[in-house]
Amino acid sequence: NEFNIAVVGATGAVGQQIVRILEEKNFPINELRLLSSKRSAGKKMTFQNKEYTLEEATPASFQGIDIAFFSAGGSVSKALAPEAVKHGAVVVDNTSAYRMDENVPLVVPEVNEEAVKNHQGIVSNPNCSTIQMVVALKPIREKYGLKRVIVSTYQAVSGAGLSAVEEMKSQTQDVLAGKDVQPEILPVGSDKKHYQIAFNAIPQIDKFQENGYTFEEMKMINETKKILGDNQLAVAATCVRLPVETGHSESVYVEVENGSPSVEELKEVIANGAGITLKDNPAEQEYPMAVDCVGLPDVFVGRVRRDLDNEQGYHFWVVSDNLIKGAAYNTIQIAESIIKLGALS
Ligand code: 11C
Repeated sequence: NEFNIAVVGATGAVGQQIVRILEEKNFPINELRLLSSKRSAGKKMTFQNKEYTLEEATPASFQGIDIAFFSAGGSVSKALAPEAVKHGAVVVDNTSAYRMDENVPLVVPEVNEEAVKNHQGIVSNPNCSTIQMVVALKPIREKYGLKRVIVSTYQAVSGAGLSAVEEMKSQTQDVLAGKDVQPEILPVGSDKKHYQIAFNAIPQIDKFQENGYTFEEMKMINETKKILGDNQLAVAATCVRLPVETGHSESVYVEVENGSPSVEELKEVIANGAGITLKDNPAEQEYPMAVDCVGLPDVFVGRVRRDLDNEQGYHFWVVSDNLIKGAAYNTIQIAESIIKLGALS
């Protein structure tokens, strides 16, 4: 079976990766439509040695489409995903537009693949920093249960898009040349103030909510509970942007519910988890780092150790490519799960 596929936002940081991974996986495609904003329409992209011209995404673009990947921002998904569904497509949406909607499954296939069966036209792909954390939590929760999760993130600028990457690079050159910098994008393009990212750490990703947490922090909290199907789980997050181009890192603290496994036992459980590569050998200074994870689909875990005061508490470090498992790869895995589980219509 081959499918008619649309990619909305094909020129973006994530969209480009979606197209690349569809190509790499030799996804069963009958027809491919690469869609964009009016501004990018007319640009060319190559897919399996064939040149494609980007078309402006409109409601009519989805006629005959089986699966539509959306990665062009929440407002585009809000406007056009329902149109795609009306035309009979299943939408895999990579924005936050529908994630917390109770009729929309929020899926990380290694964790809750079966949830795709409950879709009503739209399946959401979680936030990148949530995805890599829940992949790491899954085997721990399955074996020991989980009471509490506290995470601090060290997030790459590509999570904020290609323009943020450009801003970091040009600022870095300006700082090294002794010039003044004029931040315009980070931490949040649409917020009131902008700060230097070069040689800095910014404790704000997305806008502040009334409770003092940022939207990125609330996404990690709410999405984790939804994906794990556990509203009782205590989750707290602090999200920080670093001048790293790609690869989000996270320091995670968990308290398990049952037992108090040794670090060796816990490491084995994590290493056997789907989608995880354990890289943890302090004697040889081996641990995951962002630069080593770029371009790879796995979630890397290391620095596993027991809390010194709570015998059911453990700390570890989780790294993954935010554009791959954090976005494009997970999106395509969702489509594969939809096909595999017969949930295309
Ligand atoms: C970041 N996590 O690193 C964000 C980007 O909800 O899909 C992903 C935004 C989202 O800035």
